[in-house]
Amino acid sequence: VPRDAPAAGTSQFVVVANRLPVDRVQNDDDSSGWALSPGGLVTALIPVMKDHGGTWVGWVGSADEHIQPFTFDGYGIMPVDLSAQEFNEYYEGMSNATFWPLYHDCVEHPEYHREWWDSYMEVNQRFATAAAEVAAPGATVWVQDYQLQNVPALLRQMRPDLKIGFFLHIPFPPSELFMQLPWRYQVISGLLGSDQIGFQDPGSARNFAHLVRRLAGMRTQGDRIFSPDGRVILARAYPISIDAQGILDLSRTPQARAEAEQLREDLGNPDKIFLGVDRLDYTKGLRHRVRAFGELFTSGQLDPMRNVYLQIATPTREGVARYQVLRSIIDEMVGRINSSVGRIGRSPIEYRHASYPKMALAAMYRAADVMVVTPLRDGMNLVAKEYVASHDSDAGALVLSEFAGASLELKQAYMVNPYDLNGMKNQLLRAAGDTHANHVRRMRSMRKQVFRHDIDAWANSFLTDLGTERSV
Ligand code: GDG
Repeated sequence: VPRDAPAAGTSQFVVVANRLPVDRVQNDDDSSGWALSPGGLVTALIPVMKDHGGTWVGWVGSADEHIQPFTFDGYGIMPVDLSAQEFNEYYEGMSNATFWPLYHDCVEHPEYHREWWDSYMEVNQRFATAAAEVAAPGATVWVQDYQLQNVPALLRQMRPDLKIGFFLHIPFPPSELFMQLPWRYQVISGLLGSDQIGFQDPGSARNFAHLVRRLAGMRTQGDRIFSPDGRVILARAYPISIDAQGILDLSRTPQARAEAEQLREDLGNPDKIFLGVDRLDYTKGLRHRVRAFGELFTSGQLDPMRNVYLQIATPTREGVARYQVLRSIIDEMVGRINSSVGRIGRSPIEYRHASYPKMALAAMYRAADVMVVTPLRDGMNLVAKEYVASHDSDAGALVLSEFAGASLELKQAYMVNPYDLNGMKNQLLRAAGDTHANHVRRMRSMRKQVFRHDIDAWANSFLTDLGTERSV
């Protein structure tokens, strides 16, 4: 055991997530080290870990590799190993080809394979065991997301003394869909091992309570669930948010300003820049969105010489078949539109299948006149909030799907049903053409919302309900 490994059974606050908050980096002298991977959840939870003497339990991100526990910047890192086969079955299979589509309205068909489920349970057991090992008596453990839904019950079996919270980052589906799942009882009872279950929106919490009554026969009252073992489990909405000030500060740096100006120039100084930033995922509504822009450019309702639609699609889950198919479809759609309505040296759709540094994203948000966020289903959608926080002018407009959790908070967005192509086209035109006064009014009100309810407020309210003080 390396000297700096976190001592067993001493962590007062434990986060359990599929991925660790650190990535391996190569130092200049060719040795390798670790760096914090930026992201809202990490930003919010690291201060709590430092306060409480915490440990983060998670996978390092590469299969078939064994890494010893270590301490990093004052808190513990407890790696959980995955074999290549477990990566295929637990991660790409059960998590991303079963739960992901099932929980997102079945916009693609979920696949059910018994080997995937067995692997899922085995890996969940491994995460639970690791958490049980590091947690101090009576510690708080916060389990994250759909990859680990059985960890709460498995952990409670080993450690009934712990306070266990769970947060689901994606929607929880209506029972009509959930009931398809061959392992529906196991999943519900896995989650019910928690003391508190957080969802992105009240609809998800209601769907869950309904299933608990129907499948587990438990009594519920409002957001409380009465378990036969005498526990009262809280199931309610805690809409997640972003580090609003952090992202605004970034977008105000000289570098972000310069990059934003350069971007506008590179795009040929268009009248309007429409922007989309998404993982290339079928839940994000890219096909419908590209189609809407194609029709607007083809009909001339949007002049392809004076407007640009910039779409960043970040590579994701490239080993999963559905994602490969989606990539080809979008490539073809964009190619066809550009080859027919563009002219040499000018493409109305600028499409990049690549991931960009945070600074470049901040510059894009700054430069974009209309941000287009039109998922078919999305737990929250942080991109919408990031645009609002970082578009540092009173102009700007957000076009937002009513099927994103964010639509419950960002009520001043130009709302769309992404399945209604004509409606979406109208809203895109309306957002681009609205008066300055209207843009100002809408953006100000949304900005107020995002700054009041930032990521710290989110972590605070969840942890306060769970009975864990956060002293930051
Ligand atoms: C899940 C839920 C929920 C994107 N491209 C790049 C990049 N990003 C960053 C964005 C944003 C994040 O990734 C994406 O977050 P979203 O919320 O939009 O979507 P999911 O990845 O599907 O997240 C979602 C979220 O969990 C949190 O609970 O809101 O509903 O599906 O922060 O900025 N970051 C960098 N380069 C990129 O190219 N650096």
